Amino acid sequence: MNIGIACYPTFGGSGVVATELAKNLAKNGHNIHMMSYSRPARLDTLETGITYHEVSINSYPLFDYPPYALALASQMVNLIEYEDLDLLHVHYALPHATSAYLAKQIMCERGVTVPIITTLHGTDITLVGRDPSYKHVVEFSIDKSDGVTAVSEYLKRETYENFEIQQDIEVIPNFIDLDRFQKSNKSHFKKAICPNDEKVVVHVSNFRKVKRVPEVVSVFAKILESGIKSKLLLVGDGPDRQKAEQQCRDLGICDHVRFLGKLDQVEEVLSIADLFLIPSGSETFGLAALEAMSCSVPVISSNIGGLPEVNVHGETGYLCDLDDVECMANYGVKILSDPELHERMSQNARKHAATFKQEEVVKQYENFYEKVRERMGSKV
Ligand code: GMT
Repeated sequence: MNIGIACYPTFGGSGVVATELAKNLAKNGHNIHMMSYSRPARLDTLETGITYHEVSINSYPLFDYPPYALALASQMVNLIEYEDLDLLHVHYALPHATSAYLAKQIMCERGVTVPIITTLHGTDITLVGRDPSYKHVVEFSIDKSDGVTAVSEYLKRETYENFEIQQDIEVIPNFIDLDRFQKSNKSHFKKAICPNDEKVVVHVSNFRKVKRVPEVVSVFAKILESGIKSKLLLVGDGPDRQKAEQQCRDLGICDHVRFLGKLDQVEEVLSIADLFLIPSGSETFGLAALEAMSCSVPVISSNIGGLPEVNVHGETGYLCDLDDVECMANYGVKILSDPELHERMSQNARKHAATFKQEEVVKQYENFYEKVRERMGSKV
């Protein structure tokens, strides 16, 4: 099939899922055309079977806010027409589902029907999408998609609770490359970071408020206080970085904390991790937790959103109530000070991650594509 994929290009979340899906679909013989306003972070320059089409947004003195959604719709029309797309799959409803709807209507006028699939990821439903300034359009565009998927049961429920959507929503979870994300020997790196064989606690995110990075620092400070020799590695960057840095200074723990910035090879850091922290205030799935688990790292997370579908309490790690720093620190100490428990949870984490194996989930997407196309009566 010729498949158009639109996504945000940024680190983490929907852009990663869309890009990894594109790579897998290309591997399975499909021709993929990706669209975004800049190259998606995980998309290499030369990727067989994938063509990247940058959406150019021409500025004009009248535009304080250049209309990206329209530029994207135009690009979609171009690709449907010139690349003969069989299907458009958009990730994150806002504004991608709306652009796709517009492109589809334009092409209908020209006698071409292209199915549109929208994958809901996160704040397109739980936050921005339901903001009154966008809600009507988001609701309409999701409902007008020919197929809708959500990355967790939680997100499906949230969508039905907050939008008037008649469409069936199919849950297709996020997925993991078990070969790439597995513990590998990084003893040089471990020695450099932990000269005294300290335990390694890791957090990976885009440091937005919702990720609760200051809480990660507070939990870690308590683990240190308990006497466990440990280091905290913070991967990523974003709005709360300075706050977290200041907090480390205030707590006097800077020597134990490393800010590593944005990294492509997260699995290298996860390979030396003993514990992963993700205390998010909102998370529809928690791809970062799944990546850690795939590298055999037990996870301590909040119990909100889709996180309980990924991290299984008492098996792959522990879940605590939102903002319960004490609970997270206590569980952290428990895991790090009991080698047997740690080993058991590491193995369980890897085993559970395997249930999100990318080959299987990509097959679910392919089956869904077929189902939608059959329903629409187009060629299979
Ligand atoms: O919605 C966001 O805040 C960003 C979003 C994205 O689409 O980049 O992240 C969401 O999608 C990820 C991939 O499906 C999920 O793993 C994250 O849990 C989810 N983030 C939130 O719900 C905050």
